[in-house]
Amino acid sequence: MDGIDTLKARYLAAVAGAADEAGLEEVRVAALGKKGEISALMAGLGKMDPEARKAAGASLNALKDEIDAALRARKVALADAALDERLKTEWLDVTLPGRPRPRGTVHPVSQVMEELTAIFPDMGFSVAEGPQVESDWYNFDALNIPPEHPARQEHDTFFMHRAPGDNRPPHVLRTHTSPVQIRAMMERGAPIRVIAPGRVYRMDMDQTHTPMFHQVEGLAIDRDISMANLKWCLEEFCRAFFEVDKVELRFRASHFPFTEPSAEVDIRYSNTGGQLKIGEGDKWMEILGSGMVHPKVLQAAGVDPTQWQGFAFGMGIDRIAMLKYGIPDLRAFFEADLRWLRHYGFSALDVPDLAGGLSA
Ligand code: 2U9
Repeated sequence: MDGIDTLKARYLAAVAGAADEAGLEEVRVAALGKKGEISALMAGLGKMDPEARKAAGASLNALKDEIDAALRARKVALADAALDERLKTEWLDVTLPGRPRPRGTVHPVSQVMEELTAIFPDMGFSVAEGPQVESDWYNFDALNIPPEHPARQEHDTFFMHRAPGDNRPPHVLRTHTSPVQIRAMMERGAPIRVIAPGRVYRMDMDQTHTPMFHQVEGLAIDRDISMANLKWCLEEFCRAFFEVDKVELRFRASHFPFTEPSAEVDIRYSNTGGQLKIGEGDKWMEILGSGMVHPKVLQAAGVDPTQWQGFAFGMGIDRIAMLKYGIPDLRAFFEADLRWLRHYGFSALDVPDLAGGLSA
């Protein structure tokens, strides 16, 4: 048997020379494992006489502890070295800019809605909303649209399905936002100034019509509101919306069941090589319908037509969005990916991200 010092030197050298954890384990098993060299020596202590056993036992235990400590120290040293090695190769440059993330953009219709709900409130209008599924009374009767009117035919309006025995009044997907103003008048009475932007539905689908589109309607009722107030209000709106100093509107006599007299309103514009300019040129484009609210409509909404009068107007938001932002085709609203919208000059708002900074 080697002397204790020789054993110690051999195993400490083996520990120091182990290249990795597996190597260390081999040394541990060879020395201290069940069948290891030191363990075998310890097993042999029983055969010694007591004096010799005491001395040999003490030095074997000390040797075992020393090898054990060396194994642990070497294990830590190897782990440190491995970490140092990884840190040398796997470094991270925290100053690099982040990867760009795809960002959403504001839809032109939403953008125009926001613009409308800033411009009209500046002129004293409040903004009202209402249900998109309406009873036919709010959508038609209250607006002086008689039962035989073509708009009330099954093929022009989306009627809600009714189960047999359902005796509730017929309901439709609203065909205009006018019911919102009927509700506002019934709730608040006169005088009132209100705009109603929102989705409307008509059974219409071709190159220039979609079954769902957006409208904004306006209503101003007071003691002596006239068509002159309507004209000023619409001119003021067009100046703000199209961001021009001068606009010219043309009122053409028309007919709507809910207004009397009624007028369709055109705006002067020029078209130079596809570049439209509002307020100049020799062309006219229809942008909205309007008129003085029909006395029967005021009556239906509980407003006394002998005391109150006022104007109303309605326009398609999708249409004026296309006009303002030069969008040539309705498909841009529905099939567009974000590149389309970017093409029309829509960039994302600078919305703070969750981290509180501005997103890249
Ligand atoms: C109430 C009374 C009257 C709203 C009006 C129009 C004329 C009109 C069209 C424009 C293009 C609908 O989107 S469109 O197809 N609208 O021509 N709308 S007057 O009249 C009202 C509204 C509410 C209580």
